[in-house]
Order: sequence, then C-alpha cells, then structure tokens
Amino acid sequence: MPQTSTHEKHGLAAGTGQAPERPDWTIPQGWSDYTAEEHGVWRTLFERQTRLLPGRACQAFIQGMRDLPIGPEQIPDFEQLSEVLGRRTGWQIVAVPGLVPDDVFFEHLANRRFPAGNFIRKPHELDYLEEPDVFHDVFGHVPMLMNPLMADYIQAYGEGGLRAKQLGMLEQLARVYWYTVEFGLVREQGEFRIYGAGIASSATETRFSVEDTSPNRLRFDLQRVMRTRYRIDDFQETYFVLDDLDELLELARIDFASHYEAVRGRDVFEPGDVLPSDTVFTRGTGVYHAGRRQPDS
Ligand code: HBI
Ligand code: FE
Repeated sequence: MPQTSTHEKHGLAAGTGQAPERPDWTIPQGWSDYTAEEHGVWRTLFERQTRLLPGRACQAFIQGMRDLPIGPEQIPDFEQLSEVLGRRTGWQIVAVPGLVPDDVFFEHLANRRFPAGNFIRKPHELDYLEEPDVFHDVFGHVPMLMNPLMADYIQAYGEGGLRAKQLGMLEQLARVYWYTVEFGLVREQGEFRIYGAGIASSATETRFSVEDTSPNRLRFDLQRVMRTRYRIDDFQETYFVLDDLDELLELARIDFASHYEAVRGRDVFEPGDVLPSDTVFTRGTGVYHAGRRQPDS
C-alpha cells in the first residue's frame, strides 16, 4: 500500500490494555536510546521530504522548519525543540508512546503541549505506518506550531474537543482537524500549498495533493467539512483549501456550537463528493481512487 495517512487509528481507543504510568500518558523521550539505525531512518525521511517541500509547502511551513533545531543528522531532542518553540509561540513537545485517548490529547493541546510519538517507523515501513511516529509528529506538525495562527488554532481545537464530546459532535470536530491540521492546503499566489502535517510528512501525498489531477480541491467551508467523511487508509479524494492561513485564526475564535446545531442530523458527504454549493478549484478526475476500488462482482 502506498504511503497515506499516518493516522490509521485516529479516533480509536489508544493503548488498549496498557495502563500508562502517568495519567497524562507522557513518557521520557529517551533520546540517548535511539540507535544509529533509527537516526538513519530519520535521515532518509528528512532528506526525501526536504527535497520535495520547497515550492509545495506553504511559506509558514518552510520558515518554521528553518527556525527550528531540526536537521538530517539525528532525531530531534524534544527539549531543544521546546525551547525554541516555547520562545516563539509558547508550545512545548512532550513524548507519548503513540495514540493517546481523546480527552488526554485534548488536555495537552489546550495547554499548548503537543504530544509526539517518541518512536520511529522501521526501515521496511518508510511509507506506511499505523500510529503517528516522531517523524510525522515532529517533521509534520512542529514547523506549523511555530506559526502564531496555527499555534492558536490547535489550542482552540483542544479546548473545543471536550465540549464537542459532551455535545456528541466529536466526529464533526475531528473532520475539521483532519481536513485542516492534517490534510490542509492553502492558496499562495494562486497556487496550492501544503500546510497539513499528514501531507507534509508523506513523500507520495506531497506530490499527489498539489499536483495530481485525481483529487478534488475545494474551497474550505466549515459546515461542509463537518459533514464530510475522510479516508484514513489512503490519499484523500478531496482537499479543502484555505484562501489564507488567517482563516485559521477565525476558526480558532468562533464558537463551533451553532455550527454543530446547523449540521446535526443532516446528510453526511462521501470523501469524493462535489456539491453544487462547493467552490471548486479543481474538479478531480477520480482516476486514482477508481483504480483502487474493488470491481463489482
Ligand atoms: N493521540 N498521540 C496522539 N496523536 C493524535 O493525533 C491523536 C491522539 N489521540 C486522539 C486523536 N488524535 C484524535 O482521534 C482526536 O483528534 C479526535
Ligand atoms: Fe498528526
């Protein structure tokens, strides 16, 4: 299977059966325990992505990366990252063993702590993994956390998470996170640029998301996105595009409650749907996913 999302298990209960030592699920990063092979995996992934991202990732991503103590030589040390990040936007990186339960995740984000997996994928799974590892979490997410707009937006997501759960609208909120923080595109000088971490940490989806003729690229619309299912096991069929990263600030400030009520109980859209009400930047051919569907028997 080609590289896709690194969040295969998003939304599922994490860490089944293993009780965490600390209630917030954090663990020491254990930096000195990384092996030469693990640092080597980081280097391979790092070099591949840093070649691909100029001209495909948005300016904020490139700039954030430049300003961080991240390089090809070794897996970054979370304390060093947190020092630079903290000075810029007040965020910290904390180590976790993998996916953590939703409420634990939200509590961290609401307090400007980004939980990052401390492990790295194996050499034979460079393009596919089930849980977010240190490459996805650090390379994919941390550069955008250097940006004040994203910094506020993800905190607001954490704060909104618990409320969404109480309102029974966690699925709707998770779709917004998915189509922004993980798989978001933004227009810059009339071109599509990546800001989503799930794309930025994937070599194949980096190209697919901005260059391929198969996916739809639609103007981001909050209620539309709340009603749209997503793919967790393959490239997205549709990307939602912001006009500007400033839109994240609006999203961070508005109260989602009235939007939940507006979409509650209404039809849900499939990942590839294009609606008459959509602003369509590119209408996808759908060829990629058509070729991957099981033929009717
Ligand atoms: N845990 N470590 C980690 N990383 C995530 O991105 C994550 C998580 N737990 C739950 C979760 N994401 C999502 O299901 C929520 O955003 C809804
Ligand atoms: Fe992620």
